[in-house]
Amino acid sequence: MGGQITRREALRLGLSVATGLALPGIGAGVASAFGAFAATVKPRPFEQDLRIPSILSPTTTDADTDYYNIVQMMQSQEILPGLQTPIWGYNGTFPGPTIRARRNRRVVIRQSNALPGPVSVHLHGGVQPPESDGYPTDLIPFGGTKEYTYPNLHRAATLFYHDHAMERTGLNVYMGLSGLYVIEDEVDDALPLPKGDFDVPLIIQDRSFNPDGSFAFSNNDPANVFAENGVAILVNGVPWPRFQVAARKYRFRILNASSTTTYRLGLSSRKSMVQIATDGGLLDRPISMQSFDLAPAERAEVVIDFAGLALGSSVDLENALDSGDLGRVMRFQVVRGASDDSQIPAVLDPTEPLTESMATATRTFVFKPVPRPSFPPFRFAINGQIFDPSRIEARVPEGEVEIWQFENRTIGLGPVAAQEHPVHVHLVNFLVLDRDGRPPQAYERGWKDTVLVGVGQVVRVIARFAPFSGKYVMHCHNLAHEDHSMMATFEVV
Ligand SMILES: [Cu+2]
Repeated sequence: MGGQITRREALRLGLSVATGLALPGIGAGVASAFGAFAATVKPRPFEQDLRIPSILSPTTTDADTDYYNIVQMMQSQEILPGLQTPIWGYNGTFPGPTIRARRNRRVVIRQSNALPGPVSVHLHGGVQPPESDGYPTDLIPFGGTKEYTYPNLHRAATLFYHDHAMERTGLNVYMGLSGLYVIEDEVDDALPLPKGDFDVPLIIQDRSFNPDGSFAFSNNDPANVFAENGVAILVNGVPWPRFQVAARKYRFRILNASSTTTYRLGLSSRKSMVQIATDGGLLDRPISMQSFDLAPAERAEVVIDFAGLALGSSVDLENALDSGDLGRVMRFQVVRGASDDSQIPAVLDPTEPLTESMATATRTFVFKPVPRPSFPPFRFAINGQIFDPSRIEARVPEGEVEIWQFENRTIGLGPVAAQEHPVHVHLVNFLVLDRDGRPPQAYERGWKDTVLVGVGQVVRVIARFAPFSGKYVMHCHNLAHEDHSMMATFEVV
């Protein structure tokens, strides 16, 4: 980063200025959490083994449906060596268990809530009717249950399920409520990509901790509108893990499940990775790249080839948007040779693109803070409106193709208000047309459900709104911004 101030430092500077002026107590709380972590419980990178989340088994199956039961409950888990971290987990695990689904085969999940507050479950990237989409006010109270039905109409892709409760998403997810949901299909099955033990999920989340090992987060704290990056990077719930690999190709399904933090991922060897999929599944063709950005909720699937690396050598997955330990993510240690009959085919899963001429409307969504007289001095809003479930921001005729233009505008409140917004639209997958009039990044040229809109940027996407009608939300997936009202309802009619 040279002598430049990093984005993270700018954010922290903004945080201390804002809290110092208005609420010194909160600033002190943040400082003590950081200080205590650094002094007592900071784990050393690459000393714990990567864990792979377990795959959940259905409780029953019939001709066309797999049925699952999940209980959302409190549990404690050793994340930092020697300390127990209280978590809220799907079946008491953090991250939650992985669900493997087949395209066009129904999954029904009965979710029971044994947590101290309301929850709502959203299958992110899934194409499901509104009553199973986890609308923010469609809540399961403590002691309640709800059945979510997923038709799995989507082609093979790496999705995830996570909490989406009104004004509590940040807290519920931070405490542990997210897990992977993989849809498989015949097209993906037939490709000679790495499979089985060589097809590995990497769920990246950052967290901060109190000295007793508990997560440092309070949703009652108005300062969380300025949510900070965590002080430890976890992969599959393990801080800076090491993963022992064979000298061959692996498929990694990388999900950024962090609440706030964007990563720029690359290998310490500077060798290329081959991207094969985006949020919405396989690319038409693989692309080779040295690094790529992953904003909250984005997924990228890459093939990394460890062949040719000496046994005993290692290569790190790094984050170029930060430095020190936060510039590290995990370590791959090459410990054995292996045969490898996998290949990366030149053609993956070509799909018919949507083109601008197909669009019947263009809508603009302005992501901008709105000032207010109390602290914090603004709320995040879309088109000048804070989220109100009774308000419909857009009515889209079912089956129509539309261009949605996302504009990130700021109001001169400095770095605290000038923040990037990863924009997520429920129900649909979209293609990114352009960013500030230029083509999207190479790693964004596939089907997506979340796109990063940087400070001052204008991003245009195109999507077909089908096959369900009803109310869905679109919002910023920085969970602090989402909870502080940067969300809007659209209705497919
Ligand atoms: Cu945002």
